[in-house]
Amino acid sequence: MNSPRGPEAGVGAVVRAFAIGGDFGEALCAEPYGNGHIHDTYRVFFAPAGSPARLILQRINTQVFRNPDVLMENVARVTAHLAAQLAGSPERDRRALTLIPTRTGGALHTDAEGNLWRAWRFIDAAFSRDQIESPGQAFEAARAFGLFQQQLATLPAPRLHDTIPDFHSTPKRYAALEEAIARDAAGRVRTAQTEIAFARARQSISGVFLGAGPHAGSGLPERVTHNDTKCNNVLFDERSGEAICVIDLDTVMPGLAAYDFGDMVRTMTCPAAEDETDLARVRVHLPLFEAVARGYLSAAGSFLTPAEKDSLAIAGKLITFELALRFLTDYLNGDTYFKVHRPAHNLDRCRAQFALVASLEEQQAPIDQVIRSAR
Ligand code: ADP
Ligand code: GN1
Ligand code: MG
Repeated sequence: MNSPRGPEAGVGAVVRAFAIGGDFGEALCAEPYGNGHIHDTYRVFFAPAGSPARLILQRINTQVFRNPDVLMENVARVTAHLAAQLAGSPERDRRALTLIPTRTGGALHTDAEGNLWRAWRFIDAAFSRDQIESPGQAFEAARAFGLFQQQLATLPAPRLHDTIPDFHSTPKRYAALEEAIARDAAGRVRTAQTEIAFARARQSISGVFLGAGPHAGSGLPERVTHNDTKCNNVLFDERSGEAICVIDLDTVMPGLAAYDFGDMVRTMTCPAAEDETDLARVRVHLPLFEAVARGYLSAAGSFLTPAEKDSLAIAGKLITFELALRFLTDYLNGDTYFKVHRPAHNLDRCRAQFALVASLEEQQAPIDQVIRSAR
């Protein structure tokens, strides 16, 4: 077959803009891939000189990432640093992402409509999971994110760009919610009264590390963090189950270790989906929490300060609350940020995250105990 087929046939022309092999001919097939909320991701199958191969193609969401050049500068520095750390490893190509440049040597391709695209080498024989399946898997994923932070602790200056300013400033996320309530742009405030009351009753969670200031003023050290450490942003090896590669590097920037740990708690200590509507299923499972703590500290324990280790006990509640605020704000704004797949999807997501916040509150004492014994 010479022309692209499948629902995303137009992607074929984009693939040809990237430097794939010497005699790459035609994209054979492209299909939407993964469950990310921000970019459009495709898995592309093609046939360079007769041997089938694959790559990942992504259309960048430029509403969310307003400065794509700066974004790609960060991503290029981070991937190069990770590759250098893996020099000599036979698995180097599977343990760090590799960008595929365009035929003109750039990081991004602009198509006829002005969309921006990038391509990644496909990591074979690996899988991601939207929900965690076992304590062993939770340990592995958390260890991989801890190792990622450790590898990037030696990233040379200058400081990485803030690809999304104030990304984990929960006080600003809270203020954005109040603005959305006041504006009521989509006329939905009356349908979210319970959730608004839940958020308001817990406004103080927003300031646990920051007060009203930036994370640099928190008293905790600023580190290079991933900032989107959800379960499906790590790839597991199909044969061994080992977490081999951290992906989705767009929000790698200066942050607090607790932000990353918090999002691991959010996505790896509860096997229910992020948008689960049976809220009885949304609760923290202590064996999973313990696996996340031990996995993360098995890699990050060597460099975290005592104050950072203390911060882990509250991180899950903070980041889960923050994301619930973001989902609720987006619902009230009329779904302008996160992709939605059904009416009130963002409200369902918010409800599930608030249910997890409530469960984390209930389990705070055993959570404190796990952190004390794992540190
Ligand atoms: P988003 O920002 O939209 O979440 P991701 O970069 O996380 O996009 O990619 C979406 C999904 O595509 C991932 O969850 C993973 O399953 C898959 N994926 C991404 N990059 C690769 C890669 N290089 N090799 C194999 N699979 C990948
Ligand atoms: C988005 O791109 P994706 O789906 O991995 C979001 C994260 C949220 C997450 C919730 C840039 O991540 O902050 O925690 O959805 N990414 C951005 O699932 O806003
Ligand atoms: Mg992702």
